[in-house]
Amino acid sequence: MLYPIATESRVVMDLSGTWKFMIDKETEEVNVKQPLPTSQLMAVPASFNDQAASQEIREHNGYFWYEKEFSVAKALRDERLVLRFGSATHEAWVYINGEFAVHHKGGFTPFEVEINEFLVPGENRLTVRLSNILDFTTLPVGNYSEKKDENGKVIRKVDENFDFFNYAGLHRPVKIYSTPTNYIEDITIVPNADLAAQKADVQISVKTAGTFDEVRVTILDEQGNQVTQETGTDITTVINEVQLWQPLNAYLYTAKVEGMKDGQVEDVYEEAFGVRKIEVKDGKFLINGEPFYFKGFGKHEDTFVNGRGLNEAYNVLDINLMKEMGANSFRTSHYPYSEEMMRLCDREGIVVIDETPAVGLMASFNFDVSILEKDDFEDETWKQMKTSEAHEQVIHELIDRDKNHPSVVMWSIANEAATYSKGAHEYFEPLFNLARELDPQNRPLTYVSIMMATPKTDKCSDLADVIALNRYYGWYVQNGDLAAGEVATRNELLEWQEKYPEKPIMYTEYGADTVAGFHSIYGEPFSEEYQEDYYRMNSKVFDEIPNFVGEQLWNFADFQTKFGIMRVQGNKKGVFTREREPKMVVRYLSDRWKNIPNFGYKK
Ligand code: BDP
Repeated sequence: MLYPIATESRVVMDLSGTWKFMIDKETEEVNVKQPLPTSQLMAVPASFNDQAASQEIREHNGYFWYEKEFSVAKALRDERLVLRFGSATHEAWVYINGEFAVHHKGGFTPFEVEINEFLVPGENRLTVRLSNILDFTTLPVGNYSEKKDENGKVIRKVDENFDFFNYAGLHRPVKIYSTPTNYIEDITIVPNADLAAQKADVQISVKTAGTFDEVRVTILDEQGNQVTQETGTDITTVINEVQLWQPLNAYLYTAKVEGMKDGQVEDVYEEAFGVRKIEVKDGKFLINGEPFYFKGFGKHEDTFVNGRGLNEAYNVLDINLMKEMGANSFRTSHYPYSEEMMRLCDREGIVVIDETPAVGLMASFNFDVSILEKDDFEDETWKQMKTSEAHEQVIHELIDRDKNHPSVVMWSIANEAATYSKGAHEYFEPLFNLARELDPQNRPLTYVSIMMATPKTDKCSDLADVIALNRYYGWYVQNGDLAAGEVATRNELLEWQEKYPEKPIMYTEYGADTVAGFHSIYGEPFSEEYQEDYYRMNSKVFDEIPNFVGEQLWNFADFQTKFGIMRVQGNKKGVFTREREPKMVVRYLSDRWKNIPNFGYKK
């Protein structure tokens, strides 16, 4: 799905700003034919939760409404007009002037609808009903329950089956864009680099709607100079002396696609792309033929007030902080991030592991692995979860949205699912097959595994191209005992190395909760000293393991979670606070990472 941009044939209207807002108390029916009976305001894009200064609103589970009035300039009324949501979390029903226009389920991917037939001259009313309900059919997974109060009113409750606050609302921009009636619907770009010859064959397929006499594809370099030009909707063009997209040294070409009619350009769209080659071979993760070492983070879209809503200033700052530290990558834990962030990563040369919102696929939790080591160990997860459909849908939507991004080097199909339980392989195999079939660039696939999914207990590691591990030796287990944590870390990594000598291994999470400003001469857990010692211990072991290709720590910054006895104002594993002030460990990590080259660290 194309990102909405203004071109010589397209206009974009941004509906960001303050909208009317109302939680649905479900005491009387909301009449979508009428303006919403509320004067409460809410900024869009942003989560609603932290804006209202109201506990009732912040913790509301169930349905809620947004409304915005808009007009469309007369000059545009004969164009095709599309209303597009960057995301609506987690389910949305959209009405225009009281008429139902579109429904979408899944809170982290865009959707759109043509709206010409709904529009009236002058003011139009856009009403959106949303739900933040998560259950065993949705991704992420929530524990959902209902009870009735003394008046018989239904009280809904979502208990997150994951460790981040269930922020919701219109998290990403809502836009109306125009296209001509004959238009470019989609563009798929597959660059195949011939590294030795320094050239690339670039396959471009263009999906159009309506009738064009011809489609013209022009490749432009970064200066806007024409590199090649072809005509057709399925072309392969050659770029000689190709400039590669490299980590932290991005080069972006542009495919300018023009739909021609009667010798005139009717629609034009410009899609940026990078030429880079990704391979997994001999226990290495190769970018452009060289063994890449991931240095970076698991993150969250999480900031003060905006919650999970798009915050472009934080995105820019976060990437600058990463670069300052010598980091080169992050994972979009635990859901697809905004398109704005993905475009920024393309431009900045940040390497991204792109994750689905499949988190919480686990019915029970227990750090005792001994019972899991039985071959036929089975918990309730794969009987309880009815998420296959949502999982398939989001794999379709994510790959469709992000397929052309050079920054995306691997897909993560899930975070910490019960892959140690019987039934996991049956659940995941079709999803891996689907992703392999859908990705035109054929990127490697992984899933990020939980501590209990060891070389002995994990049942899905054959499906993954890269072994991606979330491990907390020295924190959730062996807490305060880094010597024991070191032994456990080494033992497990060696076991993976032995089991899969051909597969690269990386850490996608490791960390220790740390209260900024808490110091201890004894290096006690939660102190800044402990966090640094913990990272030093892990680094030491990583450097001993030949196939170990990357360290993405948990977490970039402190973030908001649900309530819990292990969480004080959220998760404190950030190496930055939520305000992005560095904890002490940032100096150590920066020193380490600046001394680790992006390529060739593990020979
Ligand atoms: C892992 C999860 C992550 C948590 C983290 C933690 O993948 O979402 O925040 O551990 O406990 O289980 O800090």
